[in-house]
Amino acid sequence: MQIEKYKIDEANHQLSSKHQRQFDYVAADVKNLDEVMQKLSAFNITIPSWALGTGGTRFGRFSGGGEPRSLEEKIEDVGVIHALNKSSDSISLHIPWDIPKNANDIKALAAQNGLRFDAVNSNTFQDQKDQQLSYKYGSLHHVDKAVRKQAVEHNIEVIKYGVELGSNALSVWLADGSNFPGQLNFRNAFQNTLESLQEIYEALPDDWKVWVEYKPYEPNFYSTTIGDWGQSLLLATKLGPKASTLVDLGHHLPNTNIEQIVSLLLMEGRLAGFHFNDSKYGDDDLTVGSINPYQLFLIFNELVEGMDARGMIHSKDLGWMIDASHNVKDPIEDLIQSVEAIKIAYAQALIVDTEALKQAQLSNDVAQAQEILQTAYRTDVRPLVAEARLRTGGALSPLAAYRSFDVRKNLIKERGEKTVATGL
Ligand code: PSV
Ligand code: MN
Repeated sequence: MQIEKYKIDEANHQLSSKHQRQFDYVAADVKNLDEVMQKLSAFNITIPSWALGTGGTRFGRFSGGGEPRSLEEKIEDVGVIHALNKSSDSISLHIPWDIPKNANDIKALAAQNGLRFDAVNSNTFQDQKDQQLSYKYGSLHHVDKAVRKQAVEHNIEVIKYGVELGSNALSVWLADGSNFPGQLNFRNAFQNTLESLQEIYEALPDDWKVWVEYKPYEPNFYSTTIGDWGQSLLLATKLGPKASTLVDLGHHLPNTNIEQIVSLLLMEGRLAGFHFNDSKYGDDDLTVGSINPYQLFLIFNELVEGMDARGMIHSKDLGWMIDASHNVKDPIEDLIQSVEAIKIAYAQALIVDTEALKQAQLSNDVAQAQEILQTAYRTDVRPLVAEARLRTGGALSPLAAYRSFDVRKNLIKERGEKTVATGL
């Protein structure tokens, strides 16, 4: 389903005078307005192919209807999001959930929708149909060399799909771990993982990267072989310069100071990028910014400061992606909300008075330092984000436009009430 430009223009027209008033009000106090607008316009967040269907839990799944029945339809859905927000110009595939049958056709369809392919994700946490050996006791860390070999070969195959699609990063998340004390020799598990990753690393094309994701628990509940950022960083460092650590916000124990982790990974040049989501208890995969938007802002504050210190280009030099799930919302609406939350946090970080903050830190003026951060956080930057969208041809309010165009109703008509998204 294509969103016609004239419809977006009409929807924007209705909101334009209110928007102008709100934009002028906030813009008047932004010292670096041009820079902020330019950076917001350039900033895009990748949509994962597995987030376009309704999510579920182990207890059930309640489809809202009109779910994409193929990779082609997933690309169309991301096209809808991008047409509305002009901030979601890429899609990330999970193999084998989404295997492109004909890479050239799929690439052409993506290009028609203004999209490119971001990192490709391997999957050794499930057994696939016709798979010879099982991952019941892990994959890259397995005690049996033959299982490790099968998992390595799968990752190399994923790289091949990625090359055909024009992607340039492999994202690896391992479920490998143990459920009971005594089950695993930790050192052997780590060494096996390292050796397997080394084989995958050898197969990376010159301009490729490998992103190593960590997670403390689930599906294993006693130990996870890549359980935290230290273990991931250790692997990345041993592997070489093409390897770095991927931070999924939901993959931390409660109250972890994620912004500090981000700051140090950046300092070491080993931050690959993000899987954004939000959580209250564990890996809840909730809409970004729905539970703890202040933490998201603090992360972006470290990102802007740390990337600027290294002369990095915000929009290009890290992988920005959502990894969330939506059990009771329309997935497209949820993704629009997540992208918006990310851009709001980014905009707030861009207006932090960094010079004043540096001075406050150097003079141990704790109250002032807090005040500076909270002034930025408490600024309503939504009109800045909307203006950046307007200037790049998007909708002032993507969610309102999506609803007024009856997109979901049309998708249900086209695809059916009871469709189940491929993949998951
Ligand atoms: C695991 O929980 C994870 O965060 C990894 O990124 C996977 O690839 C993704 O979720 C699968 O849903
Ligand atoms: Mn993830």
